[in-house]
Amino acid sequence: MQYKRSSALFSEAQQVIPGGVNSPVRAFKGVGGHPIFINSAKGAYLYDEDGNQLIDYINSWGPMILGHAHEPVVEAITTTAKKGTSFGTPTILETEIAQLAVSMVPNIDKIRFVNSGTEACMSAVRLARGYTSREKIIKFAGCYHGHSDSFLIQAGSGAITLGVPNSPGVTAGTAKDTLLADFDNLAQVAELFKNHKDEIACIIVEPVAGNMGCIRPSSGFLEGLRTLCDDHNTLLIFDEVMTGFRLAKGGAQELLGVQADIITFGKVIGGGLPVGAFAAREEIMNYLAPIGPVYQAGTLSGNPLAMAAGIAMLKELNDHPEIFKSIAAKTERLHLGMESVLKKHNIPSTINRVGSMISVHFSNEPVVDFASAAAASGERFNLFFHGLLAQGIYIAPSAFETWFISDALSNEDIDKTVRAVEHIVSQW
Ligand code: KE4
Repeated sequence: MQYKRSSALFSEAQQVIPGGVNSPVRAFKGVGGHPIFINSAKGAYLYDEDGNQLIDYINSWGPMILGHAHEPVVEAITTTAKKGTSFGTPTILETEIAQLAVSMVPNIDKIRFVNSGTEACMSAVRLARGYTSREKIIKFAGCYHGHSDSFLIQAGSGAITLGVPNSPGVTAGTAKDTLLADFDNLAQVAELFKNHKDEIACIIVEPVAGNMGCIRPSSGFLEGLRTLCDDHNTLLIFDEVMTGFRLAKGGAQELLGVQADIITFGKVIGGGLPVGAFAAREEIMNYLAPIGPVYQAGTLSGNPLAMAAGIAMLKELNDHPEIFKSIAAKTERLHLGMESVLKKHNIPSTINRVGSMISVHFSNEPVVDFASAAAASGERFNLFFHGLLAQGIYIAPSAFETWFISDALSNEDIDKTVRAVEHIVSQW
C-alpha cells in the first residue's frame, strides 16, 4: 500500500497546525513515518486519502465500539442537527442521557456532562478536593487522565516521592500536590497515606490501565485501594474514560466488582462526538455548582447534538448487552490467533487482554506496570506497526496504547490480521 497523498497532506498541515495534528499521539512520533489522513470510515474500515481501505483497531481511541458511522447514531445526529445544535439552555436530551447512564452504571445517582475525558477527570479531582477539603491526590505512573496540569506529573527521585512536572508549563506548586505510585503496588499507596495522613483528597486510577498498553491489575489491588480510601476518608476515582460502557454495561465497576466514589467517562458515552462526564452518589455530586460550592461549567456541555449521539450509542448498548460478549469473543479470537503465530516463530512477546481491549508487547516478561511496559522492545513494535500498516491494518501508533475492538469487525477481518502478523514475524 502507498500513502503518498497522506505524506503531502501532512507537510501542508504542519505549516498551520503544531506538528500537523490536533493531538500528539496521531503524529506517529512513537513509531516513525507520517500519519495517515482518513477521508471516511464505515463499520470496521477506514478509507484514507490515498484510497486505501484499512481495518481499524483504534476506532477513534475507543468511541466507535459499534463500528464507524453506525446508522442509529448517524440518524440521531442528522435529525437533531436540523433542529439546532446547541442552545446553552437545559434540554430534555440531557435528562434522557443522564437517566440512561445512571440506570446502566452501578453506584451513581447523578452525572454532569462535559466535553472531554480530560475535563471529566479534572472536574472530578476538583470535586474530590472540595468535598474532602484536602489538597493532595494520588495517581499512578503510566496512567493517563488527560492533559490537566495535576496529571502531567512524573515520579520524583523515588517512585513514591512528591511528583515533579513532566511538561513545561506545569508549575512546581501544582506538582507538589500530586503523589505518584507504581500501578498495582498497594504497599506504595499505603506508604503515601502514612506520610501524608489526612492530606489526600482522592486516588485517581484507571481500573484497567489502557495507556501503557492494556493492563488488568492483580486481584486485590482495586479492593485494597477501596479499603485504604475508606480507612482515610479519601475518595476513590475510577477513570473509566476508556473502560466505561466498553468492558460491560456498567464498565469496570461491574466487570471487576469494585465500587468507586466518583467515576469519569468519555469516548463511548459521546458516540463519537465530544462528550465527557463524571458521576457519583448524590451527596458528592450535590457539592457541585449551582447547588454546591465547587465550581464547574462549560458552554457546550450537554449540547443537544452530542447528547443525541450519546443517547443513540448508549441505547444500542443497553438494549443489546450481548454486544459486550460479542466484542470480547472477537478480541479473544484475535489474541489466540496472534499468540499462536508469535509462539510458532519464537518471538519474545506477551499479549494483554481485558474484554475488548488488547495490546501486544515484545518482551518475554509480563507487562504489569509502566516499567515493564517500557522495557519491551520499541524497535520491534515499530516494525510490527509499519508491517501491519503496509498490509492495510491500522493499530495504535504507540506501544503504550491499547487496541479497541469494535463489533463491526468480522472473523475474516480478524483472521486476515493474524495472517498479516505471521507475514511480518516470519521474516524476523
Ligand atoms: P480526552 O481528553 O482525550 O477526551 O480524554 C483523556 C483521557 C482520560 N482518561 C483516559 C483513561 C484516557 O485514555 C484519555 C485519553 N486517551 C487517549 C488515548 N490514550 C486519547 C488519544 C489522544 O490523546 O489523542
